[in-house]
Amino acid sequence: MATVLDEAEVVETKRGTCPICGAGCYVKAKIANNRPLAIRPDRTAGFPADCPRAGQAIDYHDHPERVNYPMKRVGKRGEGKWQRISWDQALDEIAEKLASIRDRFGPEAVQTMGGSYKGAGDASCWRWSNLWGTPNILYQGKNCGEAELLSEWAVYGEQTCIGNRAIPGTTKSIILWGVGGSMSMASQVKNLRQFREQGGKVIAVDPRRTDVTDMSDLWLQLRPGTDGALAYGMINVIITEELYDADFVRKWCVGFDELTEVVREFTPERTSEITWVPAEKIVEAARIFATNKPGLIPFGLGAAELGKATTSAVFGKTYLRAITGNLDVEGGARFADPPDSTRFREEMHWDALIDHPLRKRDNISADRWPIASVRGLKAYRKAMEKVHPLGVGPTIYNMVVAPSAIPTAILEGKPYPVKAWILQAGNPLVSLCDARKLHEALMSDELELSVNMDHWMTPCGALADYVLPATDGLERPLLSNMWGFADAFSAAKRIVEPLYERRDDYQLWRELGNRLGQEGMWPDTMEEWFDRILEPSGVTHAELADQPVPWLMAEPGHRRYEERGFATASGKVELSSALLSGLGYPAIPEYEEPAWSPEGSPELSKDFPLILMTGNSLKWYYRSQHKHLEVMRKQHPYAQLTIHPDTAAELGIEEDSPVWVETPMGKVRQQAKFDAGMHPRVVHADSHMWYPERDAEGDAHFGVWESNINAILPDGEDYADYAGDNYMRGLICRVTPAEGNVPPLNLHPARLEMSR
Ligand SMILES: Nc1nc2c(c(=O)[nH]1)N[C@H]1C(S)=C(S)[C@@H](COP(=O)(O)OP(=O)(O)OC[C@H]3O[C@@H](n4cnc5c(=O)[nH]c(N)nc54)[C@H](O)[C@@H]3O)O[C@H]1N2
Ligand SMILES: Nc1nc2c(c(=O)[nH]1)N[C@H]1C(S)=C(S)[C@@H](COP(=O)(O)OP(=O)(O)OC[C@H]3O[C@@H](n4cnc5c(=O)[nH]c(N)nc54)[C@H](O)[C@@H]3O)O[C@H]1N2
Ligand code: SF4
Ligand SMILES: [Mo]
Repeated sequence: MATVLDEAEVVETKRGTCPICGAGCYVKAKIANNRPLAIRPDRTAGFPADCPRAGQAIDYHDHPERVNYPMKRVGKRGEGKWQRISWDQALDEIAEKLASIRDRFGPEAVQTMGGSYKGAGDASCWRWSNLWGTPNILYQGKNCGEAELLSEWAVYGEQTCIGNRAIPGTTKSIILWGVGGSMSMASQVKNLRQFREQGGKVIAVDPRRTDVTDMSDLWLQLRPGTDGALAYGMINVIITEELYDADFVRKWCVGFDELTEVVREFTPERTSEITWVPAEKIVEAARIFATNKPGLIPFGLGAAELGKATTSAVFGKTYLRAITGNLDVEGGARFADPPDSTRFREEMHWDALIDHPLRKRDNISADRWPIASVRGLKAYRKAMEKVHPLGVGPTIYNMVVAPSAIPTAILEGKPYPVKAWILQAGNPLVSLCDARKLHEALMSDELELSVNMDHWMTPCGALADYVLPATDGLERPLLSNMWGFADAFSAAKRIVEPLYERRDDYQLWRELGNRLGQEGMWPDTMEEWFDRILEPSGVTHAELADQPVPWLMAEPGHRRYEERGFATASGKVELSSALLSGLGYPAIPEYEEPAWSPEGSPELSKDFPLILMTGNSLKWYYRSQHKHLEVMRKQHPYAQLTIHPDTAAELGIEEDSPVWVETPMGKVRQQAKFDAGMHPRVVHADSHMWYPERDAEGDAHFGVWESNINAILPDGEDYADYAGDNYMRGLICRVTPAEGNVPPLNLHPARLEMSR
């Protein structure tokens, strides 16, 4: 976009954050006349933006297809007829409808919803939800981090999996278990290189070859979805060979004998049959990790979203860290407590939710998945209160509803009706399983109010009653702490004023709050709210943002449990978890096969001979985003199905040709790409693909049914894990050649009359 500068015009350089995704990396921007002229990564701010997408920041910020004004649906849902309205009209009408729904159905009839992490907009939504009294909140942390975080809280009362990096020279081993590496986080790979140069050992657990597996000393190429068996197999070796930290286990763990019993059947040979990993490699991995200490196992998405099989996978990793004595040691699995010097947890008002005078019911999935419910939240608090009076856990993660419960609550009113859906920063028609069921719910007249605040018109927005324009990373301030569990806050100022009528997500909730009984609870601006959160630390938001390294870090500490115990009911690491058993779960989960797998459903598998994984981080897209941006789309125009060339040859599939990917639920079309690093019996299907250049209306619906793998992935009680998360990898499928050609990319200019 060419900008002609007046000679006298002042060009300023400011530091802000990249608008493109929720990672919120720091950038330096040259700005004139409230317009960014050039944007570069700012490497001095402590979080490098070495990412191929950042170059599109200017295009993203003022793209012709951005949503810039509030819009109201005037035709039927999904018909594509919109009227531009004022913010006041939109907010008054939404508030009026919410009040009426609350009168008739209670505050729980409102479902709030988001996507991947997006800074303080998400926190504003939960703050509002808590003050309003609805326990029905869904964020996509549900599917990425929740299962593993909850397992750590249930066993240690603390979390180590997110945010921990190897310390080169100190950390001696690391297991990268389902980690995408350079695709998901480029800076991780640099850290890994330094760690290896200083003698650290890397074990990679991944069904396909990646740059991470190439950098590893040992690569375990397992069958997708069998991570729990692998973890239990490694624990079996560590116990049998007495490689565990006997001292730590004796003094600080309860339930070791029970764990020994649960893993007994997972001999290296049996584990090998289940996982396809040779027995000697399982033994070697166990020995490397148990004898090269301190060692680390960070979060990896590959070992989550496995449906039922997730439970033992995440608990297995949790036990491995503990029995090897790696907890809370320097260079090992450090506890990532949030900084104590802020008011963040109080500002979320979880207490208002727990004791809300109008809230009569727990969330819609509490009966089936109590670990993530108000009841679960209370159980965590009780277990943790001696060490953390406010809880470390009480963040969104203890509360998020299971996605499968939502369509049932809307369509059938079970366990009670959900009548309003407020979606901010999410695109669940492409990001949640069983997308057709959700589509039916979003089209239903049973849903009385559907609101979507976003940067773009998305497949979900197209079905909404109101679409509201949000500010992006350049035009809104940031105070970021990863949904409340990171051990630091980072801060940035807004560096341009919002374009058009875009507003901060915070303002949606503040304005609704002010109209609906939360008067006096909401500071006028995000900046004022951030000052209130930071106040006990003695810095203002502006001061923190102006520091050379704009981060507020928690006090680092090690072996703090020696003084205060662990934040569990017993004060010990509960390998056998009282919190789990108190909520009706087995105290140590057994290994379960994924619901649809060669061992879990042998009959069905005869027709579906391949194993499917979906949704690896892609270089050019962040989950469902960026499909409008030409540079990104040219790199990756169509959904790709990655397959081993020998397998493709057997199936008569040529590279780049269209294929059908099929599960017992149906089929979608993707484009074949060959990768000899895949296991020959495993394929990977891109997730999150939709095509904004297609018609928005009717069945076309932005191409959402064409390639969207989540339209053919199942959800619900038979599939989900202990927390109700989705089942996105480790299921059976078949791939066949499809007729025709992959359509050429044909992005068209702005379609939205309302966007300019
Ligand atoms: N460029 C880019 N970066 C992103 C994102 C993005 O979309 N694009 N998304 C962001 C988000 S929301 C998240 S949650 C993180 C995720 O970041 P990561 O946790 O690093 O996860 P992925 O990058 O998805 O990589 C998952 C890896 O697991 C492997 N895998 C697949 N199935 C299995 C299995 O059954 N078992 C095991 N052990 N491994 C398996 C895949 O082959 C892949 O290499 O990345 C974030 N960063
Ligand atoms: N099959 C399969 N499905 C998956 C996964 C998988 O691995 N496989 N991964 C899962 C994971 S880990 C995640 S995190 C989810 C992601 O779930 P998605 O729902 O895809 O979330 P995002 O892509 O983060 O964001 C969606 C929307 O937020 C909008 N947005 C961006 N910034 C802002 C903002 O500041 N304000 C507002 N109001 N809107 C904004 C974007 O325009 C976009 O439309 O998908 C999950 N779905
Ligand atoms: S696109 Fe996302 S990861 Fe890349 S620089 Fe921007 S904010 Fe960071
Ligand atoms: Mo995620």
